[in-house]
Amino acid sequence: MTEAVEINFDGLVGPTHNYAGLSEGNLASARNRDMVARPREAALQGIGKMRRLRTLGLSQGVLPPHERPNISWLRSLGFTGSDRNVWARAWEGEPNVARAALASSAMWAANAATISPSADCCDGKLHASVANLQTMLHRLIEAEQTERTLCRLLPDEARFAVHPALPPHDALSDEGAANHMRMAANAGAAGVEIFVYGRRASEPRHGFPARQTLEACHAVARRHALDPGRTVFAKQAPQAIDAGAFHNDVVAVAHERVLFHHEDAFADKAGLYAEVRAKADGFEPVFVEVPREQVGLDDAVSSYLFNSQLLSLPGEATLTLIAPTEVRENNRTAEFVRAMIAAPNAAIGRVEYVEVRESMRNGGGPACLRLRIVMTAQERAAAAQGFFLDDALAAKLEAWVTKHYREELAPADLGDPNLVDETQAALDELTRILPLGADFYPFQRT
Ligand code: SUG
Repeated sequence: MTEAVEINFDGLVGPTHNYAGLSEGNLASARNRDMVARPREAALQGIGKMRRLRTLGLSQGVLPPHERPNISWLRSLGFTGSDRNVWARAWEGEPNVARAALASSAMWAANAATISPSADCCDGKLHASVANLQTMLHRLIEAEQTERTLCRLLPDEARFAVHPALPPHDALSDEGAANHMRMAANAGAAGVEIFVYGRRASEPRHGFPARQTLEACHAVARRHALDPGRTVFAKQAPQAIDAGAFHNDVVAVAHERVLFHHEDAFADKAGLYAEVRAKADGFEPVFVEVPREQVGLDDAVSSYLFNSQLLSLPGEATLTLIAPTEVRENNRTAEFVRAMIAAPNAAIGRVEYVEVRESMRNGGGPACLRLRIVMTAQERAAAAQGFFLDDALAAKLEAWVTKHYREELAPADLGDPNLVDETQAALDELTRILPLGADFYPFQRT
C-alpha cells in the first residue's frame, strides 16, 4: 500500500452565475428560476469553503470556470458578428439556447469527471474520465473545456490517463463523480469503487430524468482498468430520483470505510451492502443509514444533508461532515446530525457547517462543488502545482473576484453585451493567476 491523500478540487463559481431553471428534476433549480443571483458572493462563498478545508488541515485544489457566455458554441449554431453581436442575437432570437450558453454550471466539479486512484487501476495509473453531461443542454457543453482543464492539471501521461467524454448519447449518459463512490481502508489502499446508475439504456423514461446509465458506468470502469473483483454497480432508487435526487450524491456519500446514505437511496440496499462487504479487501465497511422516519427524502433533498463532504481530518479518529448551513436550519436534519455525532462509537463524529447558499439555490451543495482526486506523493508532485490552493492563491482569487464579478445579476441583465467583455477580461486575467496559459479559453484562440 502506498501513502496517498484525497484532495478536493473545487470549481470556482463563474462570473455569470445565475438562476435559469435549466435542470428538470433539480427542485432547487426549478424553484429559484429567475431569482436575482449574486455572482460575487457566490464565488466568495466557494473560496471561503476552500479556505475552511485548508484551515482544517486538508489539501485543497481549485478548477477554473468555463467561458460563458459560450460564444464559440453559439457561433457553431449559426450566430455571427462580433462576440457582442453573437451574444445579443442569441439572447434576442434563441433565449433558451442563450441561457444554456450562459450557465456557470461547471462550478459543480463533482460532475466534471469520474476519478479512479492509481491504487484501484490495474495499469497503476490515475484515471479520469470526463463526463459527457448529455442530459442537460447547458451541461453538455462543459466536456471539451473540462478535458482541457484536466489535461493541464494532470499533464504527465506516464502517471495520468485523462479520457475524453463518452459519446454524448442517451444510452451513455454520464454525470461523473456525483454518481460514483469509493470505499477503502484508507486513501492509498486499493478500494471498492461503487458506480450508481439511474437506468439501463433500454429502460423507457418515466418521471424525472435518470442522468446516469449502467452502460456509461461499465464503460468508465473498463477504461479505468478497474478490477471487477473490487467494482460494484448499484441502481439508484427511482423514488429518490423522483423526489429530486438527480444525482446519487444528493442521497449518499462515502469516504474510506464509511458509506452515509438515506434509507431510500438505493434500489437494492441489501444487495449493495452484501457486495461491498464481499469485495472490501482489508477493511470492514461501515454503513450509516438515515431512516426515512427520521428524515424523509423531502427533507434530505431540501437540506442537502447527504451533499456534505465526508472527510478524515488529520489526527482525528472519526470522520467529519462538512454540511451546508441548510442542514442546521432544518429541524429534522439538525437533530439527526446532533444525535449521530454524539452517539458512542460514532463513525461520523463531527460536523462543520459551511455557507454556500448561492450554489445551493441551483441544487449544488458542498459536495457538488468538489472533485475528489486521491494522489500519492509522486502524483501530487507530477500534477501542475498552480492548481493547489495556498493562502496567497486564495487571496489572489478573492481580489480577482471582487474586481471582476458583478454584485447582482437579475434576469433583465443577462442579455447585456457588456457581460461578454467583462467575463472575457476576467477569464483572461485568470489564465495568469492559474497555470492555464494564453490559449486556454476559446476566446483567446480566435
Ligand atoms: O446539474 N444545477 C446543477 C447542479 C449540479 C449539482 N451537482 C451534484 N449534485 N453533484 C445540475 O442540475 C442549475 C442551473 C440553472 O438552473 O441555472 C444546474 O445546472
